[in-house]
Amino acid sequence: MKTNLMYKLIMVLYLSIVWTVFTNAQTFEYKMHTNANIASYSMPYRLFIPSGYNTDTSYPLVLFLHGAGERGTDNDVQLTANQGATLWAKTANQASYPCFVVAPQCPYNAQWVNTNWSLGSYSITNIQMSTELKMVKDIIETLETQYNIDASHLYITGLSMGGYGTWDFILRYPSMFKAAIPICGAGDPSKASLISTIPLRVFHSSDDTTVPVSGSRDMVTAINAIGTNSRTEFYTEYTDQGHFSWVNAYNTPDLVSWLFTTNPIRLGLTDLTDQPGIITAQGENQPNELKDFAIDNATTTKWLDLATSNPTTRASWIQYQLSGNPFIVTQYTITSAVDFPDRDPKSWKLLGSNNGSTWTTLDTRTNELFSARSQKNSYTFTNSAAYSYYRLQINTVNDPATATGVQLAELEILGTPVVNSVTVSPTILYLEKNDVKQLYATVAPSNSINTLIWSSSNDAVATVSSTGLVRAKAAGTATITATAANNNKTATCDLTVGSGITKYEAENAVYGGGPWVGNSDAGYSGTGYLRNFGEVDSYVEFSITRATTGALDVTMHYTSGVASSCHLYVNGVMIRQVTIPTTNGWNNWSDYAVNVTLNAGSNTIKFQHDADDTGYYYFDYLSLRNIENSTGIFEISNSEKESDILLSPNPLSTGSLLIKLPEDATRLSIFDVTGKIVYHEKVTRNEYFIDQSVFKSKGVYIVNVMTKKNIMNKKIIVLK
Ligand SMILES: [Ca+2]
Ligand SMILES: [Ca+2]
Ligand SMILES: [Ca+2]
Repeated sequence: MKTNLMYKLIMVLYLSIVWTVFTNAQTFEYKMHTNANIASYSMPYRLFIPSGYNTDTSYPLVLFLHGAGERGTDNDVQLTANQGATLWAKTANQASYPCFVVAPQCPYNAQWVNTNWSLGSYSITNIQMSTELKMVKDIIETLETQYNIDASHLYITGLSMGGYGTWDFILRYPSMFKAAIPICGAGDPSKASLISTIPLRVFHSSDDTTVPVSGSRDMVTAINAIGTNSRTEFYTEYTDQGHFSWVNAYNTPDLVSWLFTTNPIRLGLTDLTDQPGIITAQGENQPNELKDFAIDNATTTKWLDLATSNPTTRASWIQYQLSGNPFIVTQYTITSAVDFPDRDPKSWKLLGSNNGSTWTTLDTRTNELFSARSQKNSYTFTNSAAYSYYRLQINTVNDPATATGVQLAELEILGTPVVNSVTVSPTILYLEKNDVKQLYATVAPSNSINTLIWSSSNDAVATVSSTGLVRAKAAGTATITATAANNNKTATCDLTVGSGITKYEAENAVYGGGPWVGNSDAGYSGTGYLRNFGEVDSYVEFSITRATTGALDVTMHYTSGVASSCHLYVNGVMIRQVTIPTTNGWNNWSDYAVNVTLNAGSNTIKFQHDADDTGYYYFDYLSLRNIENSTGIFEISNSEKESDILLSPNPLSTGSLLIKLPEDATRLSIFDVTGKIVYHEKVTRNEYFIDQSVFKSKGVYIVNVMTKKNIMNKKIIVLK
């Protein structure tokens, strides 16, 4: 009976926790992001995970950047001040468009973009991407490795300071986001061509006295000036919303459906005769009816060739040679001159060439008629080949019996430039097995057709998705290539995939202050190990080169007869004191893992016995392992109990809370006494430092740990 009651109590506790987790899954989780290589602080953010999240389904993600008033560390106000983040998470909208929503919080003393927001447009070349936006980018890329997020469907919106952040982000990473909604912000109009194909909805109010309306107008004008842009109206300018245009903007009825269904802008065709090049013709009538007047964009001026060598047809030709990139032409227009209808072209061919001597017929017309003066007729045809030379070969004029020559007012030759170059970032990448990494590619010029095809030279080593997401499969090397669909220009990233663990033998590292190489204790790796590590100032320093910046588990392989400690220095900076347990015997080699972040390039990891350290030990080797997506790192332990969770210090007054978890832990959550989740994490390592700011007020909190076969709770008392 007693057992039964105990069972019921346990089940009530279990179910209440599961229920709490379940109901809170409808809300935004509290998260913190740390990357010491980018920022010295942790960035709070809120994460909405779509309900019924299924790892077999790939989900879009919406990023919201708040305004200046929501800065801070409470990790709440960026959600509660307006709808910028919550709109996308509403049940009705999630029903149609399930997605992740991320709402990071900028520190009080910082800005998403380091420019004076009362001044409007700025230059992205004059200021660097802010630390804060770099952190946001790192958050998204980290989430992409933790959840099944569709990297080709990332969306960004922001208001005021976050409107600046939205423009800044898409200008610096034009291929990262599929669509953007910048509200009452400003950007760099001189770089508008970089984002000419990104679908946009832009909002501002003309009476905004905080961020001038010129900020949005400048960007909209610059974007509209690119080519003959096929964008539909994408700018909403209110007149009476002051600096609060986001209220109406986020209530725009079609905004949600637009965001999730919009497609990249197809740029209109460009008249290549307006690009740098050379005009030539069979002849011209000097001084006032020159070949140049066929492409001066004025219908009142004309080119006239008397074509005296062909008096029965007045046959002639006019040609344009592009100086720059070849164009793929699918359309042209001819505008008749202001006078003499008998001189209008009647039958002709449009020819293309890449050397000016071998010509391909692209389009043929016979018996065409211009029924009025200054009439523009348009001709379209199918073509996918690029040429640098285009020639209008006129075979006969409208009435060769009376015409004294051939003339036209304007010739437009319309197409898109081929891709000049493709850029992939990064160009060198080092991953460990099972890592996932997003590559970015852009094409130049930006108004070319930028369809890119991604491929891997070795799918057994790494695969790449249609959007550049690389998944490392096995140790080896592979070349990841982005190829422009319209002319096979390519760019590559050289990828090396490690086996998952890289070993650095201590005996091969730099050491001093006491240790020497020993080989008498069996079971070591390599050619020996460092003995008698424990004199003050004794140290071993490993030099480690990394291709990419990232967090790693660095594991000491050691043996010790007593509990010992040392200090860990990374790149000359003391990270923390490391306490390692006794291995109960000198031949019992064991591992102790510490999480550190290393830079791309050269790094040093130094273990040093400082004056306040104790014990001594032998150091065999250091191993490095990427943390993200590691598999098989945690074994199921045989016995699990609450005491397997270590909370230190407890009570907590200042600094961070260290949580050590059982090896098979899968989820770490912290609840307040009302059951509200204040912290939630999918476990990827067995030590977590939780910043005390996670705890909103003093009191008792429950640290809830799910393992592969149990749920455990432990109390933490917070005094602050
Ligand atoms: Ca023109
Ligand atoms: Ca003209
Ligand atoms: Ca060794």
